[in-house]
Amino acid sequence: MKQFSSLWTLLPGVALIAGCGNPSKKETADNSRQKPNVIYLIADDLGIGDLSCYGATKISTPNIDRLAGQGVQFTNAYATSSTSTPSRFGLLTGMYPWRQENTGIAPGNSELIIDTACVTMADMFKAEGYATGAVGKWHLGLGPKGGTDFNHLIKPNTQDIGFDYEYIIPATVDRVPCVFVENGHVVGLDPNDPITVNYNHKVGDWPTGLENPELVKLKPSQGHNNTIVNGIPRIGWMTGGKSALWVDEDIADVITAKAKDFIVNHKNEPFFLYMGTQDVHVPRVPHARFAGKSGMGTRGDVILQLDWTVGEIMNTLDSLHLADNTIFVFCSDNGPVIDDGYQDQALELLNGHTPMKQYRGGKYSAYEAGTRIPFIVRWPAGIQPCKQQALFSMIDVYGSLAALLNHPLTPATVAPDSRDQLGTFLGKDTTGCDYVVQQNLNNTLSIIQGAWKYIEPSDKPAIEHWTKMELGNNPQPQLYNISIDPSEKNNVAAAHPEMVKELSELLELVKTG
Ligand code: NG6
Ligand code: CA
Repeated sequence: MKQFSSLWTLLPGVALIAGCGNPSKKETADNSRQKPNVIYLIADDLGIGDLSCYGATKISTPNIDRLAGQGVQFTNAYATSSTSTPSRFGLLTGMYPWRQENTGIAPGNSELIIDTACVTMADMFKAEGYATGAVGKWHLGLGPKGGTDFNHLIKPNTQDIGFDYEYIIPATVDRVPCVFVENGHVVGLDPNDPITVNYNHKVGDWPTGLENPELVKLKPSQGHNNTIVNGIPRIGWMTGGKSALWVDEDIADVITAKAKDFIVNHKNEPFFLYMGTQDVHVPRVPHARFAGKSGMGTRGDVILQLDWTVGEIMNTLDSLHLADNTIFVFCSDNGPVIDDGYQDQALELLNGHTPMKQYRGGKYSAYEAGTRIPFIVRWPAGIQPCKQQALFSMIDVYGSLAALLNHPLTPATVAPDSRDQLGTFLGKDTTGCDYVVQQNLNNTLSIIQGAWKYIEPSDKPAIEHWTKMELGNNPQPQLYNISIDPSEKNNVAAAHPEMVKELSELLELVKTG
């Protein structure tokens, strides 16, 4: 028996408004009307405790709350991984990232890590006649093996894996190069000032955080002491491309405008927009409109900025009368982290705010806060608003949307790990999936089935070097009853050898595919 009902009631300050399980207005995209648009908006490092609709009281996120109130709000949804690159890889390919090498946190000059032969979720939408776009944080690499050349048409890019249009941040905002790429070209690049990027040694003569700490406006707390761009020392070295450098304070405005343009340009046909925000990843650099507004330092301010972004997209849909038939998914890529490498006073200014809620660990971790994410699905024409307690994983988004479109996922190599969980996704079915599998920074896997969570033994470090985050690695098997112990305080593996056996065997079955 599934025992998740208790988890929702554990969330402080949140009332159960309407349960899921009511019949949806419709189950599949019929042909009598246009297929629903899909917007998949994935925030970066946002915690399940960071939003007022999930019980946060020290910060208010009215736009995301409105989205949640009009949609299916999940309380037991997981990302596949506790860092960005593998999490996004799993979403777009429908394959667990740990099945493929090189899916760890990608440097800014990584090759495109999704094989161009892979049939991605974007390919599926394209085959269904959708206009497809990728805007914002990408972090899945670009170009061929051996490093991206940012001075010419970058191939392969997202257009080789199913997107008609891209306007992307190649990796993260704390990694060079600090430029946008639009359809394979660095935006605003002067060919007489070519970009050089290196992740092994310094290139050019731009100052670095290590050599010129007096030049930085945001000091690193861990790493982040290579090339200084806009006063912020980054990971990796770059030189050149001065006219193309982004302004950190304007990134939210720029990518929100591009996302809105994409929606407007495709308002008369079905579209799929994949949008990754840089918020709330480090460096947290809010626009002046948000700076100082949260009372919680820049980490709080960029949560407000993120909420504004969501509001802008919602308003755009409203103004075009598209909201009704647009499936709007909002989620995070992995769990939250407080100090992730810059002295931004995130910890000192928390003021009792709990990004991780009651959950153990955070970003990088095998514990709950590593992968348990806020997850909201709004589709006024197709679903009833409700609170969804069923178990759900981002790995199943692809298979569920394929089911919605009656799109066959064949051969079996297409989205091999993604299951049809459409009923759960739409809030119609409250049973949820049989199990979910998660991965931490070190590829240690855990599996949740019903009330039980098993974390496989691992000899990897117990603590992440920089952040001091508990990684959940332990040479001994770990078993938690997360229904009665959601904070994973008591490892009950010794008391329940039969559950350890059952779940470790199930995990081995998943691994062997
Ligand atoms: C880590 C960075 C961290 C962040 C993370 C990737 C240091 C000390 N830490 O290596 O700041 O960039 O990588 O985050 O460099 S993710 O959300 O994109 O996966
Ligand atoms: Ca992330």
